Amino acid sequence: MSKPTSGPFEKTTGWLDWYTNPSKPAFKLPPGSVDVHCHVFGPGAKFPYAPERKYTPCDASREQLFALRDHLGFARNVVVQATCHGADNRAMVDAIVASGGRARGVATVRRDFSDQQLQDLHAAGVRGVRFNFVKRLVDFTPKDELSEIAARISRLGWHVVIYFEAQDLPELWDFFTGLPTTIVVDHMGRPDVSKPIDGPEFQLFVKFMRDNRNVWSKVTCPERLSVTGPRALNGERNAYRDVVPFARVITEMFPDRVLWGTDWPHPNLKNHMPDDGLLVDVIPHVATTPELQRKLLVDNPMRLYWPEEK
Ligand code: 0GY
Repeated sequence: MSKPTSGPFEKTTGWLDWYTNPSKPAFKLPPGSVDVHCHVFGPGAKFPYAPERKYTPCDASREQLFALRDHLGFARNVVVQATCHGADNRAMVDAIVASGGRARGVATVRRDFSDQQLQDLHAAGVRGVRFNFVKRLVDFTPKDELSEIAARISRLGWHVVIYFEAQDLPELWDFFTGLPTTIVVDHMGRPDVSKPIDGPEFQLFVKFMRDNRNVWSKVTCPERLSVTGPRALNGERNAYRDVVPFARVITEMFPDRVLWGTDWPHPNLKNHMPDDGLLVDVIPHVATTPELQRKLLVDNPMRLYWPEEK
């Protein structure tokens, strides 16, 4: 892969730029694997960043995303609208349309979107809407507005992707359980992995999934959640070991409701930028059998994003 800047740790935007030359994973992804959490940024000259954004990323184009997909061995992508583009979905739509059917999208929708706009997003390949509750990323949106949007997009067969931090789950619980669609949680609800896995905070998330059969989780972003970081043992490619038990327990308890993605180009990381090849090599530690791997990487994402092919 190539990009104009010269290395993984160069700061051009106040945040780290993505890793330029990811390694080849040792883990061979099952045929038809889907990376369900990745973004495109800009290019800013063509698709300007939103005035209300909380960070300005480096450009990360659709061509660079597709090159990463092929390098890692994925067959398809789900491109998730990131907050730096606000509710201007043009960069994401441009990428999924250009993918030739190999990408679907998750949009940000506002109350004033018309039915025609929603239909156009659907025709382009959007299958979900994202509600973001992470305070450092977005301004507050009233819940009645989100409920109205959820009701409208449910009629298109879309789902709701939610992004929140673990300590906010109790306050958001009633709102989430009242949503009328499938719900997909980003990054396991961002657990604090320095706390015990059997402690009240993570067990509340387990209960959330156990009690609500419409709730799915992305077992993603070890690089965001890890305290110990990418250090591997004995030279093996087993990075982010403190996150693995959390992702593994969710994968084993709810094998038909988990998804995996790279989170490329990893916006908002300040201390460490992951090697995407090493991230892929976390997967067999999380999903330890070929059956779990096939569900996580192929069957589940296909059921959610390409149901017409199942
Ligand atoms: C992620 C995580 C982050 C950013 C966004 O939309 C976004 O800007 O989701 C984050 O900063 O934790 O999934 O990309």
